[in-house]
Amino acid sequence: MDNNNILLQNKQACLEYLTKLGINYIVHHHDPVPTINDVVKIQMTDGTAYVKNLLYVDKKSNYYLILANHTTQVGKLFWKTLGLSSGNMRLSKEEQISEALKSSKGNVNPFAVANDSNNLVKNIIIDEELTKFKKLALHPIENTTTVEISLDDLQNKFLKALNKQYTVIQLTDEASEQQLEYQKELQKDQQNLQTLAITIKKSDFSEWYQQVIRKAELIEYYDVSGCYILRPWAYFIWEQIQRYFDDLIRIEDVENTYFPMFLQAKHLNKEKTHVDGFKAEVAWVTKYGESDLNEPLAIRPTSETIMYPAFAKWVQSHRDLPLKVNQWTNIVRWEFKYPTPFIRTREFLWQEGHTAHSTKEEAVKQVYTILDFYEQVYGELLAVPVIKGIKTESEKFAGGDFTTTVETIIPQNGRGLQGATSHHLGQNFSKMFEINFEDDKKQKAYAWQTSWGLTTRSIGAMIMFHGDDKGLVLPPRIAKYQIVIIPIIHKDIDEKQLNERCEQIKQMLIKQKLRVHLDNRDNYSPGWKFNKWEQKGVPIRLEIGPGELKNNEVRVVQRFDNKKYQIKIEELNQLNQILDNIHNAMFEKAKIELNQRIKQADNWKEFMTQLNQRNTILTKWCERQQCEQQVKDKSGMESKEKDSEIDGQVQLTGSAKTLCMPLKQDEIKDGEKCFHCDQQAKRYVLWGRSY
Ligand code: 87F
Repeated sequence: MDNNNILLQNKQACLEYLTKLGINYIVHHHDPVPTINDVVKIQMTDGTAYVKNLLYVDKKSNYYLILANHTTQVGKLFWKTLGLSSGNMRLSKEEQISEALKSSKGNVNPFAVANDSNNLVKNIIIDEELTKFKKLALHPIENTTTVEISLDDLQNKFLKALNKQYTVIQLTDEASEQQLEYQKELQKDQQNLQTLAITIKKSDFSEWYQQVIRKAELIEYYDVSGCYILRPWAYFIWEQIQRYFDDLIRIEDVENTYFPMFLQAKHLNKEKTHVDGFKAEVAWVTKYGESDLNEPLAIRPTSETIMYPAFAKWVQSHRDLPLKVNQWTNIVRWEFKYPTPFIRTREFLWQEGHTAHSTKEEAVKQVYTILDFYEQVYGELLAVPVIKGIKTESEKFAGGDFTTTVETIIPQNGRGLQGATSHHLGQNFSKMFEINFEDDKKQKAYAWQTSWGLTTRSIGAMIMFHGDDKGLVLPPRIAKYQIVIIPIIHKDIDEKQLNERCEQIKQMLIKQKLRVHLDNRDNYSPGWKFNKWEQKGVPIRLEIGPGELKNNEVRVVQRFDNKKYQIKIEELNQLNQILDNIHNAMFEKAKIELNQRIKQADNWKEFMTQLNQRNTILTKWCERQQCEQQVKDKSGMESKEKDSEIDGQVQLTGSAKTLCMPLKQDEIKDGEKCFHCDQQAKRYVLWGRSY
């Protein structure tokens, strides 16, 4: 780096320069905030936009700096409006950021264009959304400081002084003028879907996932970003999860209920610590018809503050406890991270359970019982292995005392995925909401509470674990059709007789309580049907052709391992057992794949090596929050993950965070050190990049 070319070396220089240009700013100093997700946690003045800064580069090394509102989903089509091709654009790498801006990843900002002495940044693209805000939150060169300045000052004082060009433009595809073109593409896509097999291998993971969920007819796209249609094939899976989990919690005397989805602002704000980090995600209803509501209503992002005022009324004496309720609902959280169907969506389905107890011991026991149920849902239904653990202080639900979790690891990319959480809330909420009772000694006491949730994300984990190059592979217990019967019509076969046989077999299987479908459509070939039901992941296909008809047999083809064999009609009662075997084999295979993604490390070098090989890492740890934060920051900076951009969106940061401290773990002895800071280790913790 040639320092002579740097005009704005650091934040001091930058702030001085702003003052020199007569620009007013409000300044905030803080810890490094390398990603937009970190930035939004810093409190700004009302009416200030959090700006994400993206540096793109084309094949001819022209650079484009995009300043977008943090909630804007930056699409692709706006490049066309600029006369450019999105296919040529790549998010710039570390070296390129250094070349153009003399800056680094996590430190891209418009002030750094002052250092672009070779005039590499050809254009600055400003999100039209930003014109709606009073001020913009931007880093003056370094991400340990944020200034709030007006867009007008940025354009007409700062960029003007540097003689830099900029364009203000709509960055979202939905609103762009090319909407029609996009629609056409979608239509073409739709036609492809109907005719072609899966064209992408699982090794091309995120593309593969997008294709599988559509070809398996789980998901249809919808024109509100982050929201998806769950088609019957997917909704059936959710119903199976509901049935299974409902049966489990019924034994625990949990009762199903329904609470309203709207909540008043004053209730949402009541429990500050719990809601502060989440505020930006709350969606509001502000109008009815043409009129404004007097008081806007929040749409439930979770129901603590909706339920607990009622709990306070219902709990009077120790005889009213335990109180245990659950509800199956939708939830809205207006996330701005890139959405992924099932995994991260703005509206999702879940169950949320809330209990209140007279003793701490009872509440703690409840937390772990539910955690075991979650493990069972994943293992017994979805054949997905999970790791039970406790969240660290910084990752726990801030409103509670401790958070337990079931975590899984997606084998393809080694990313951690939180499967469900069960919280011990202590007395935090009961004190806030006056949920108290007279104990058996006539003393007033606050209830001990728990809450726990499992979402449709679990379906995403299942798809990712079991799917293969041919499409979805369903574990038998959640498959809408466990068995599909396909007649193989042949020129010298009596079609009527074949059909009768198929129907007869179908009835036999229904009697065994199997979910079976006979695909006797005559406008599709057997080959087409094989392909179709393979894509949809049906665990077993029964083929019945001339040979089978004659020999009173069926041909069995197992989806998950493609095993093929004949069985006699009188042996069809084995199918239940065969399906169980398939479940077990899928689960065992998944366990091996998960375990291969867990590595140990004793020092930083080993840690980063494992992380960059897409593994999670189990380490000895001191349990200090400061150490945790340092690992997060450092691993982000040193990350070499190439997979972190999708559609030009920085999908995930490359930094590793703690997934959980596994419940099952070896004892740590005196003198054993934290892998990172060399202080006395307390427990093992699992680190990883995560969804
Ligand atoms: C988003 C907006 C507002 C998560 C939010 O995990 C509030 C929240 O409280 C919020 N996102 N959370 C934490 C939810 C905690 C807890 N609630 C019951 C669960 C399980 C079910």
